[in-house]
Amino acid sequence: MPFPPKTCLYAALTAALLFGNIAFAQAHTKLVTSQPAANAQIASPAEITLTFDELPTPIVATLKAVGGQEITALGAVRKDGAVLHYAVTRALAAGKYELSFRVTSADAHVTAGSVVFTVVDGAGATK
Ligand SMILES: [Cu+2]
Repeated sequence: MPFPPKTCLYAALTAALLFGNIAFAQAHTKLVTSQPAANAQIASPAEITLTFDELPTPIVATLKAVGGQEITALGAVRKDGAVLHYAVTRALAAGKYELSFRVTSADAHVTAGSVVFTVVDGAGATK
């Protein structure tokens, strides 16, 4: 007895899930650069930008003090092509921070990562 069409669809989806990571390893979006750059030492930033190699759809981003709690300082994300701009809504105290992000690629794969940077009092202050 042939499989009902839905079973075939599920089988195909399962195969895609099992092998998709290999088949599309080079196809999903990657973080190319960020501002602040990874491991940068900077003054409190007005925004954090993430530049990807393909158009990303933002899912979530969180800012944490490294070894500490989430910090509510990220404003709405603004998408400009492959660049995501996260407004930083208040000054960050000196310390080490980690921005964690999750985005969806055009091929529907999820890319997650993080950028660690350090805010230094007075570093690079302009104005
Ligand atoms: Cu992909």
